[in-house]
Amino acid sequence: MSIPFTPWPPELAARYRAAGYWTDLPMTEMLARQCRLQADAPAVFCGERSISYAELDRRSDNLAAWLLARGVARHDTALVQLPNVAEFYIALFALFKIGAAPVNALFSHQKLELSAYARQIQPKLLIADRRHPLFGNDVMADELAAISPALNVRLFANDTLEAVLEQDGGGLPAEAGPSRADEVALFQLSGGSTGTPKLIPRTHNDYYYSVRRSADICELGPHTRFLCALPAPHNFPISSPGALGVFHAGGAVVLASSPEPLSCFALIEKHQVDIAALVPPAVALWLQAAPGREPQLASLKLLQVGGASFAEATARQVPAVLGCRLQQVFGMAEGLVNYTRLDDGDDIVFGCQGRPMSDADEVKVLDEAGHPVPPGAPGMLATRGPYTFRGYYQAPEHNQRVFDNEGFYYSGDVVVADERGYLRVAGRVKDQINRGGEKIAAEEVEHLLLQHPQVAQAALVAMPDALLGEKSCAFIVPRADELKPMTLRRFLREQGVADYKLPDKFELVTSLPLTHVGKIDKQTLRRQLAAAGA
Ligand code: OOB
Repeated sequence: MSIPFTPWPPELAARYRAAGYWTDLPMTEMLARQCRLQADAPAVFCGERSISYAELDRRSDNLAAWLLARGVARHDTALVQLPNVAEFYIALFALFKIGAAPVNALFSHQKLELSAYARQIQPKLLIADRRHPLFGNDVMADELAAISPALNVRLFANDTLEAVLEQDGGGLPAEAGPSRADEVALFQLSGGSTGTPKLIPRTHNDYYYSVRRSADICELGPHTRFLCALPAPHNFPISSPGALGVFHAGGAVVLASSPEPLSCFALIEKHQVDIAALVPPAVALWLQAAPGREPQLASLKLLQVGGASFAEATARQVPAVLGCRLQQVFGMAEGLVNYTRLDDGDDIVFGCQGRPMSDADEVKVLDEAGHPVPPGAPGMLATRGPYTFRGYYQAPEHNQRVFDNEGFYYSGDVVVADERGYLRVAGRVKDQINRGGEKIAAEEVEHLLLQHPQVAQAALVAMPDALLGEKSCAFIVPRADELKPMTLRRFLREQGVADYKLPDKFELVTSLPLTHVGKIDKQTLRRQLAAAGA
């Protein structure tokens, strides 16, 4: 049975096909094409290794054959957690080749996130890394198998995976092959605003289109050397245009283990990187580190910045200090991605977050009553289009809340549009903290805190931070006086939540302010934090 997801209505699907946005080709096509055109050209640089398109193809074939032999097949799902290593892309193509759809968890994810994903997709396959603290032994893998009884194939990087990639699988049988292009290719991760992390089914048709269009806008080609320093599975460095955009265009991805400036500068120089993607806090670090090191950055032509608010004053420093152009990117794993264009003037490039990549992206900016606001006025962003999903995986109630009856998705962002359709992100109505690009669903952390017997009430809110833009602060009403922040941090850790979701600060209070309808008044809490100069 194919993987269930909410499809586009047939009229729209027909329109997207007729316009050439949907080509009905699976994403394996980009790899096959590069192997025909330039098999020996480098596709990935990872540490000391250079992996050509032919090798990417051969190794992903080997893995695909090995998986098929163990019963992983079309319409199965996989839970994958790998750091920024070439094996991540090899595994991705292997899974595409046999039509199995992965959730690619972030390497920072811990037990809670992985368990939540496993519960939802019931994976048959786990690919993880022995270097991750959870997978040094088999306890976590066994726990995941208990959550997903179908999970009977495991592979570990720094253990069994490497040998499988080198083991000749004898090619793929004729009946094997990708899922149909209008079926789920992979699941993206939602930043979330609710209790459980949500999954976003993305089809070959929609994702491949967003990748091709993005690669076009960014003028990628065989010359491209793209630095991937953000977590490889994130929608930005994988598809906007990201690694897949680079493979589509025939360039090479240079993997960095983090955005730390000195190691990234060395990679830029070594591989003559011309494009990189960063979140705003990483840009700040690069700007600090660059003076005196300009020669290392000479090849860099374009710096893409997105994922969180980017201050205009910082944006303006990018060309002067780093010697490259800036492109702002406002995107979401759910679909819509906005770019400033390479030929846009300074006021646009520095002053807004771009405009939708596709002519077929439909954007509404609405007031609280759901009426469109005029250009220049802030409103809630709602969107639909050829690569914006139509529903979270198995989440009918939540989908009711975030889609209108025309299929527009409400992202929870407050934006200001100008007459030409350029968007500036002006705020947010979703209950989320954007910690330098890492998204924290307030409700998820509050629910965990409320599990502690000494916590009567909990509210997680954003507080301003000079480097990250926002950090998180947990307001706690304790049942007893002795409750200590340290106790709560340890409690959250023990529950297995990713580190970036741990509150940066705890405020123990005797009561929480309420709105007139009796909900916790987070606006007042945020104002208190801002006033206290948190
Ligand atoms: C990207 O994707 P997600 O799914 O991690 O987060 C999406 C949310 C947006 O709804 C918005 O709240 C925020 O992140 N965001 C920005 C932004 N880019 C994303 N807020 C202000 N300014 C920006 N430039 O973050 C993502 C996906 C693809 C490309 C780029 C970013």
